[in-house]
Amino acid sequence: MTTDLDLKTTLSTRRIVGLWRMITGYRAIYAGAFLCIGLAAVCQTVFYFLLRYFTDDVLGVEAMRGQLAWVAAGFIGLALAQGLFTFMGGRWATMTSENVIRRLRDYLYDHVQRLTFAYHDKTPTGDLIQRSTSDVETMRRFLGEESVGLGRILSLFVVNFVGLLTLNPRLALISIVVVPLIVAVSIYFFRMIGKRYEIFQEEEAKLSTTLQENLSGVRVVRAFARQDFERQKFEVTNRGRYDSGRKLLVLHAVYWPSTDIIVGIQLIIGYAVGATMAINGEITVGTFLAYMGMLTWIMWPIRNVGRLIVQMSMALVSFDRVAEIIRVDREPLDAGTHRPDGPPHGEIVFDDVRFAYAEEMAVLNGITFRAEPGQVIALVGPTGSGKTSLVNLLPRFYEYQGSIRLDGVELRDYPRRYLREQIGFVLQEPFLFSRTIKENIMYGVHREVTDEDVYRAAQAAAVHDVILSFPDGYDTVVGERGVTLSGGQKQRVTLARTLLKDPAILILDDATSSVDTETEAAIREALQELIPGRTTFIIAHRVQTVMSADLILVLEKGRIVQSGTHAELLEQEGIYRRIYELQSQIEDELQQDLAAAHAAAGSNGHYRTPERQSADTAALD
Ligand code: DGT
Ligand code: MG
Repeated sequence: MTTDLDLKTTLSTRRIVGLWRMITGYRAIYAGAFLCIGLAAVCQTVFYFLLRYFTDDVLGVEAMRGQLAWVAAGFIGLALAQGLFTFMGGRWATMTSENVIRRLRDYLYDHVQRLTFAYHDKTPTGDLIQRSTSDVETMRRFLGEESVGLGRILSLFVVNFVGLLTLNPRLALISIVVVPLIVAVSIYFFRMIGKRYEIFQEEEAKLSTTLQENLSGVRVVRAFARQDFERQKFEVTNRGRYDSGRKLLVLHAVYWPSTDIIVGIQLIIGYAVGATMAINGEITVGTFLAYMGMLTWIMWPIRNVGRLIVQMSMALVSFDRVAEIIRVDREPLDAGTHRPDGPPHGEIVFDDVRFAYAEEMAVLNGITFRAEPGQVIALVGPTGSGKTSLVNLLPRFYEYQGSIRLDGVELRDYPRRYLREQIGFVLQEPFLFSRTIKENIMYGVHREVTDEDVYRAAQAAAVHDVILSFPDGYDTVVGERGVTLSGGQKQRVTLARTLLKDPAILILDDATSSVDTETEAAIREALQELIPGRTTFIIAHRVQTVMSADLILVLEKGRIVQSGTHAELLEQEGIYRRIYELQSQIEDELQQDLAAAHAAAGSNGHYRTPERQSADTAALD
């Protein structure tokens, strides 16, 4: 069940109010749970009154023999009723907490997906995972277990205390003298442990981050034989977690015995006073027995009140940590005044665009150019010159200064959803989900597609035959049973994914960087057919890839230093011509080497693999 409960405003208020709002929709059942818990406590106390009656008025009184069966039935009935109420209370509370927390988890998952790139760039994944799992779990225990526990303790206290008052007011008052002391001690610890717990959670988040980073970077670690270094790094983090965990434990270790002692002393005093009064005949034996029972049921709760308050304080910290994420503004997907019905024509105009990831560190500066509908725009330039950053602005992954217009309308006026539906992006770092290859290719399409469409996209990306060579073909699950794809294969699968989406604007960020020259040529040919009609941005390091573009922009340090067609740029003195000459030279040498290798192979029957690597990786930088 999803409700339209606005968890953002709910969790943005103060903790208790926030929690109260969070249980919207389950309040009645939650109240029912507490009612049951209260009734169970009443049964408990009535039990001792029955015990008193039984001891004083039935036991050993000949005339009351007939009552025995009734009394027995009363004991059984009370036990049953108490069990039933306890069961119902627990069940309803669990039902509330499970549902409320499930709703929170769903919301959180969705929320995290909708946060801005800028937020994700600066927030460690481990921290987000910690908050969405461990902290949410702590909140679940708060709602389902601890608050119910506290409810049980309070109702036992109230009901038993009222019971004691009716037995003997003087005894009742003697029985609770230590209550203020215990409350004071527990409040003291409640504060200390809350603070420590916050540190502990932070340490644990660090640990998750380290672990997660090491696991995803496991290849790098091995390649550089840095296991020892990583182990030491992990040990330091783990030690930090251990230390803060130990400090928490120490606090617990001090708290429990000290409250034990206080409660123990109180019980001894209570029993002693009660026994003396019974011996002196001030109270009956039945009253004394009932008193002992009720006193135990008052003291037991008091002893636990501290523990629950402590745990609830942890939950409140968790509440804050979860609320902190929820308060972060989402990237509005649908905000925007300009909502065309169909795809755009694809005219894109950059006008003095400036952009920075962090303030004062401009990554792009004064970017101005025009792309006509259907044109191919190539971006070249040294690594770090801002090519990826420039194309990232088109789907509005980041906010920019200046003006970018699509079909004459400022990008900011389009809903982000529209832009992302119309723009096909092959990201520089290919990412595949652990699903089948087919599902991966179909990931971006919202319409019905046939298998034929999928195959065609894969063919255009020159990956169809590769996929068919896998044991399960298109149904091969990526990453399972040893079927991992090479960098180039992954890149081509992501290319197929974007081609299948059939977007009006196509962005290929180094989409063929880990593909050999021959395959790249095949892809380029297929793209030539696909590109007409759509505005395309190609980022590449090989001049060959960008030669045929309608407009080549050469970036350097976030500025366009040269622009024009291949022919125009060759005529100019500048970075483009230098790169071209360098790459052509490498090509020529390669050809010569190849010819030499062929000749050698022809003469002595050997064939040596030519060193083509150098040409493939001859980058523009
Ligand atoms: P490439 O892919 O190596 O050929 O380089 P480009 O041209 O795609 O460079 P780009 O746009 O990724 O980076 C330009 C500058 O921006 C560079 O100094 C690194 C910085 N940068 C890139 N991504 C981020 C990011 O997510 N956050 C921050 N703070 N800076 C970033
Ligand atoms: Mg890049």
